[in-house]
Amino acid sequence: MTNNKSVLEWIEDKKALVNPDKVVWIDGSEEQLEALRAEACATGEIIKLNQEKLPGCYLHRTAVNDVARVEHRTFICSDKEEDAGPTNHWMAPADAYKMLYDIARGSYKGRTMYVIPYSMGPVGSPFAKYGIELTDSIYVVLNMSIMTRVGQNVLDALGDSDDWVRGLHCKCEIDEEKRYICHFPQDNTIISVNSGYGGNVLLGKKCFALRIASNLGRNEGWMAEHMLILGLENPQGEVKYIAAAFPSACGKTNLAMLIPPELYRKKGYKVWCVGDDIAWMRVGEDGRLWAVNPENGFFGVAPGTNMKSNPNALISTQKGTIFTNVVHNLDDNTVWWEGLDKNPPTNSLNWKGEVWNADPETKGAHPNSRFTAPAKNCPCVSPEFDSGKGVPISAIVFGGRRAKTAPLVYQSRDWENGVFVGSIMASETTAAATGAVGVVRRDPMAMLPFCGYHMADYWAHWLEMGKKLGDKAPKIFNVNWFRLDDEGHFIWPGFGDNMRVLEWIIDRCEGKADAVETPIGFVPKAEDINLEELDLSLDTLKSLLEVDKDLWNTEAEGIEEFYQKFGDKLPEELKAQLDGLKARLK
Ligand code: GTP
Ligand code: SPV
Ligand code: MN
Repeated sequence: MTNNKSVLEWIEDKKALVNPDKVVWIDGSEEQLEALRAEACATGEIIKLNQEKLPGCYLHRTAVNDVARVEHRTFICSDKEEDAGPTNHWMAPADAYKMLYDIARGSYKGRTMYVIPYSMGPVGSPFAKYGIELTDSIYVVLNMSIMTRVGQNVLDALGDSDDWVRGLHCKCEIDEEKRYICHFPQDNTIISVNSGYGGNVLLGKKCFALRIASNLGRNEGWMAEHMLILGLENPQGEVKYIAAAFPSACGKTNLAMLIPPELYRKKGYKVWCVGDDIAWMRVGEDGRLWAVNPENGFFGVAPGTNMKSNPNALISTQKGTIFTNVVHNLDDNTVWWEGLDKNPPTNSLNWKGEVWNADPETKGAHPNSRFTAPAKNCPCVSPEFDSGKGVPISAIVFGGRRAKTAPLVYQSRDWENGVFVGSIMASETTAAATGAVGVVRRDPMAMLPFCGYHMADYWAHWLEMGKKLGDKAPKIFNVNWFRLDDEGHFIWPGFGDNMRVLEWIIDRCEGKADAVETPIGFVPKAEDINLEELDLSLDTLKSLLEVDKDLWNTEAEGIEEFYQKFGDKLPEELKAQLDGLKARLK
């Protein structure tokens, strides 16, 4: 399929290492994918679902010990330890290669090596970057074929260039103790062994599009971010684009596909989804910040997705979708998860494949169960989705799960202060990564698990980008949909009603809305958030917008402690921002 020497040599080399029975190049054709689906069904790797109700849909179960990203086994193998920084695990490249090659050696015996040429970003776009993933998993081939642009045209676009990302995935024995996800930014290489879970093995996603790409972006002067991209169309038909970074399982897919409340729809508002997880952003010819979604599908959290919370996501999963670790309804050969509806199937298997039958004592689907759906299925997919030049970003929004501290929304004072706001993001942990759930941790720009180099250098890069953008920089905001009342219930209705907050954000960008200055930034005047047709009092909204000085003084201490990790590398600007915050809180 190609004469590219760097490609052919690398594949020969890896083939000699893992020793497959045969090699199959993925050409992107439907015939080849269909044959692979049939093969995977025959071995039980995937299960064909009811093709009348869910055409082209399949179910897959991962190993029970392999259901989420494993941050403690994810490494940045830069030449110098200092370049990985205090928030990443580091391994010396030579040691890592040796260890990984020892694990991978001969592991494809009796298996097929699939060669997946893929593009992150529309093929041929100035944003696009190419990669090749070698894998022994059909599940990975099928998922990559949904999540990225795969096939011959990628090799054609690559030509004989050496500028592509090498990815080797070996299932091996799915041994937890030998599971490693390693990144070699200096070699544009990723090696993943002993896992079959999405975020660890779909190497185009977090490994390439964030950890490797953040390095590329730093060197080449652009940004790779854990952000959704949405377009908000007003009744005049103008579309403004927003990029938003929330930690894993904190609402990116939901916000990206938001359906505005009826009163907004009647007026003619509409939200378009450009991306739900990753944004690559560059300064455009006009000096503004332009973004593309490098992915081609959604790897979304299933639990909680329903016709009320996110109809667009649910509709996206009704054809051509792979479900992972959800409930199998044996009555009609469909799928179910907690929060889909109130009728858990009584004749069913849980995510482990055990008889479940709607047992009220246990969860049927894994909390991090996922769907892999083609972006083109989404009813609100943006007309700009495939645009190689991207979309201009008006606002950047940070957010996380905070029971108390963070108000519903606030605007940073300027770009530098906005970088500070992103750097101090904190959120309660979720099931998207293994480990305790619900613990508050700092997750700067939602990039803690994904920044492929020293976090303080990453902040410096953000500050640098701000200088390049000057007065054309997007405005920076922070949101929190997750404030709790004393009974532990969410106070803000969230989901579609988040539109009311987006409206204020866009109005601020256009200088149309007022605000109240607080020590942390600008919050809305309560009257400026539209509460029409919402069962929420103005007083409750006021409480959601409150900035509690005591809580924020404690927060400032936490930030100070967090910042200490970065030592001399912490940009002066951020140190000054923290001092400014402390002074304003006095
Ligand atoms: P990753 O794919 O892991 O990066 O996650 P994500 O950021 O795309 O999160 P997603 O949209 O899948 O949401 C995860 C969970 O957050 C879902 O179970 C939702 O129920 C919940 N959620 C999303 N939006 C809101 C909201 O506005 N309010 C509340 N209360 N919950 C929300
Ligand atoms: C996340 O955890 O942020 C995800 C899912 O989007 S994964 O692909 O597993 O990283
Ligand atoms: Mn994500």
